Amino acid sequence: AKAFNEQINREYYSAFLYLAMSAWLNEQDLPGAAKWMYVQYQEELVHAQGLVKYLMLRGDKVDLMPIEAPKKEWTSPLNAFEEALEHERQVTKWIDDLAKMAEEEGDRAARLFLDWYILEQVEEEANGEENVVLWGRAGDAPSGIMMLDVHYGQRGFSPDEIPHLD
Ligand code: OFO
Repeated sequence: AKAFNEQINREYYSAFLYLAMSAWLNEQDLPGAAKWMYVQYQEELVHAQGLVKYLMLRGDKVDLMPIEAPKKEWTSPLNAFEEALEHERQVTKWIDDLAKMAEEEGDRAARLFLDWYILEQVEEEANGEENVVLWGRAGDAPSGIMMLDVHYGQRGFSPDEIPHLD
């Protein structure tokens, strides 16, 4: 339960990080990229909520801890997306560690529940890699950045259904 609570805190931190990136991109007059990051913020809230709900179902204590303040500025949109990818790679390690702990403890329910999070990280890293490629290609070309921003603005939010929680 302690390890799950730590991951809950990290998911809320992830939400804060993406919200900060969204606000910064909005300040840079990139509303599409800002929207993409805002959707990411909403997704992270769902990730945290799933873990909270799981602990509640198990009758374990939910221990909400202070959320670290995220960084507030980046040097370029590419820099923000690069840091987002780096962050997701760290999250993957944390989720993997949590799954290993569940295995070592013989906690099959926790291990099964974490399958969704393990696979979600495959998607998170794939999205992150694509973002870095696309924003890298756009470089400093205003027309490329403008087209990419329109493309990113098309992302909508449809909350993930985390299995086994209903
Ligand atoms: Fe971005 O996947 Fe949760 O933290």
